[in-house]
Amino acid sequence: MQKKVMLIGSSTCGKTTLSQRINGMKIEYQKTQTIGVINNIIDTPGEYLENRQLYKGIIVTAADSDLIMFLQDATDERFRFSPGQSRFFSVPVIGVVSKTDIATPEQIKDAVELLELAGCEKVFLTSAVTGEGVRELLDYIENTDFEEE
Ligand SMILES: Nc1nc2c(ncn2[C@@H]2O[C@H](COP(=O)(O)OP(=O)(O)O)[C@@H](O)[C@H]2O)c(=O)[nH]1
Ligand SMILES: [Mg+2]
Repeated sequence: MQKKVMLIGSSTCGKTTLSQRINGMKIEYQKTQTIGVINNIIDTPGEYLENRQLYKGIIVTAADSDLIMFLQDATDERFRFSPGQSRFFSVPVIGVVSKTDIATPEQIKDAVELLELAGCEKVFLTSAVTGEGVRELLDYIENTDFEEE
């Protein structure tokens, strides 16, 4: 059974590029069919977080996923997730820092801290351009049993 992954992040944080990279790598992984499919990509510009109705919609859709990924662009000055945000979801939430290839170590460290503060149980550092960290992310999705907690 394929795992359903929902990707949440602000516009331009790299959701489309990362999902393309993951889909490309899935082809190399042919031995298995269980790699997470990214079936849901949610842009969260301010309006989503500020509009209760829209946000409720995300929560409801998310309940149908096996895993949620919060994606934060390391080079984005604005942090897009609030402390404890993961607790609104009924499925596990992990953090993904994007664009590590063009970020400073300080920016990466800040993004990791933000995602941990948002309640992500694990944080991966990735670049969809160089592919750095994407294999580790896929291995984690592949090898983890995301039972209801
Ligand atoms: N340097 C770098 N640029 C990236 C990376 N991921 C995405 N981008 C660039 O960031 C911009 C927005 O990416 P996109 O995937 O469209 O973001 P989305 O709006 O979240 O889907 C594009 O110009 C991408 O080429 C990355 O890992 N490294
Ligand atoms: Mg996109």
